[in-house]
Amino acid sequence: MASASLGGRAVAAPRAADAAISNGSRVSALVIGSGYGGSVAALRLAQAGIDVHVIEMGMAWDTPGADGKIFANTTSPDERSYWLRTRTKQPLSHFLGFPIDRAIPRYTGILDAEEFGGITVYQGRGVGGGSLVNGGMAVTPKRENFRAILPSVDPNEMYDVYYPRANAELGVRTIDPAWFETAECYHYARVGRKQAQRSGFPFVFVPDVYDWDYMKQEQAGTVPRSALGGELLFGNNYGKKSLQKTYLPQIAATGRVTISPLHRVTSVTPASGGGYTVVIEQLTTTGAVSSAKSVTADTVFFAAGSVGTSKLLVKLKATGALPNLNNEIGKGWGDNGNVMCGRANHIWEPTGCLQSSIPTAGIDNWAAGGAFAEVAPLPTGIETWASFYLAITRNPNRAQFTWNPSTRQVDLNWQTAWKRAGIEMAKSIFDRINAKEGTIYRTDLFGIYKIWGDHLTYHPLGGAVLNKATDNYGRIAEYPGLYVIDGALIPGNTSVNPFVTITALAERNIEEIVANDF
Ligand code: FAE
Repeated sequence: MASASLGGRAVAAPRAADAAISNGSRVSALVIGSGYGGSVAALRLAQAGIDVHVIEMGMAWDTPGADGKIFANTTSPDERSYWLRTRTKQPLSHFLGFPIDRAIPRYTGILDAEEFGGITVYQGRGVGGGSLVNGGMAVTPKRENFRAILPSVDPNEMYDVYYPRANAELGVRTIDPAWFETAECYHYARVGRKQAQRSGFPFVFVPDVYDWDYMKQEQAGTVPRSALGGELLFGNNYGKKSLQKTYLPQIAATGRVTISPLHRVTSVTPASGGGYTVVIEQLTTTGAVSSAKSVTADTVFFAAGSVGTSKLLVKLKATGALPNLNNEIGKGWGDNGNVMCGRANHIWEPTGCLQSSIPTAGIDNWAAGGAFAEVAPLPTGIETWASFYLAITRNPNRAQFTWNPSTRQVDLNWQTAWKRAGIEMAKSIFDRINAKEGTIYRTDLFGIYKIWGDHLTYHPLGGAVLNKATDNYGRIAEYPGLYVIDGALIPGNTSVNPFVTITALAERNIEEIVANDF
């Protein structure tokens, strides 16, 4: 039994049995991936009495490294930090105009910077998926925006039942507003609020799954620092309630779920005697294949994330493993309109040396300008006079995954120039703030004289869109027993950070599937 810390307090957390799946076995439900969609599916299936096996290509992330910590610090990347890279690929590639990437040993690390032709897609790797690396910002979209997010889903059921369920299970909370006003680590956010309000923009608190009581203790210096110690992109050792502290212990408590970390699904095809043959590679920590396994599953849930699920399905259709998949597979992929930028404040407007890595402030200009911007930290430990933002914009561009027979890889046809639409929307906020404050954009964070972080997304969505590639609950109609249950279902944009919507949609879909298909 593993020891975990629930919001910093050390507790014994039950862990799903992790005896690796054996070659030739037959399983009732096989879930590919252990992020939000996969965790919801595994929990609800197990609670309904169905045995589940979860296949996860990343590591378990339950064992401390040489420094005594499970996760590496964002400011000092090591082999734990990146998925099978020999050089870091930091989202903020430069500081003061200098490149900051450096060599690291190749290892099955936690953050994948997956490069396609026109975009780098950042994703979490490990038991817990994106919850291991994300900022924990847990935002329910405004109800008036929901029709545009998931047009085929009844907003009433989502806002009455599934969003509340997702928020409760994930442990979503908003910062204590009184503490926000005084906390040294949120000086940067108060500067962001003041400037937004001076330009007439509505300011909102952004809820998070971080344990706010733990953060108060971090600020008071009574516990080891996590959010205040610069931990974020490569995992969080204490205060963040990732899936390791929410769904996964519940999954373990059912006693019906086994998880195989460092196992990657490469093929799913109908089995002659019914069900599906699933081909799985077991990986070493340097990414080599140590064994190949083949199992039979009555049902298979694709929860490998928007990119992982889309790539698998596109490949399986093109290579004849699942030839009858419909022509919507691979389509409708978007970047959730992500763009980043920094602003240079005046010398009399410092943003603080101590910055919590957990953002809690947002500027909502969605209705007027198509942008929702988080006031993000730059936790460098030194004063930078920078205000930094991650904007989610209503960028309308959508890309498609296709099979490339010559490379035998799946390509994504997103083009960097398509970010222009998102940049214009983000400018609806930051041009106005700069004009009001008499300030300029930072040009040293993404290259030399480069203002916009337009080369990446943290929020891949779509590729197997609900009610198009699947039925209105994620069933793959052409292949009974196959389901999609992750971010691939959402057609490219959620107007806010996506994981609450991914979780809520998965809760909705699995309830229907358990009730009617098993
Ligand atoms: P995901 O969580 O990506 O899980 C998929 C899992 O499948 C992963 O563990 C993979 O390793 C695994 N997998 C993939 N292919 C295979 C295969 N072939 N075989 C076996 N396993 C496989 O999918 N969202 C927010 O709402 N708020 C935030 O603050 C936020 N911050 C973010 C910060 C960063 C740096 C990043 C990268 C993402 C952030 N996100 C945030 C996005 C969020 O984490 C993401 O939308 C969800 O994790 C997606 O959930 P899924 O269940 O779709």
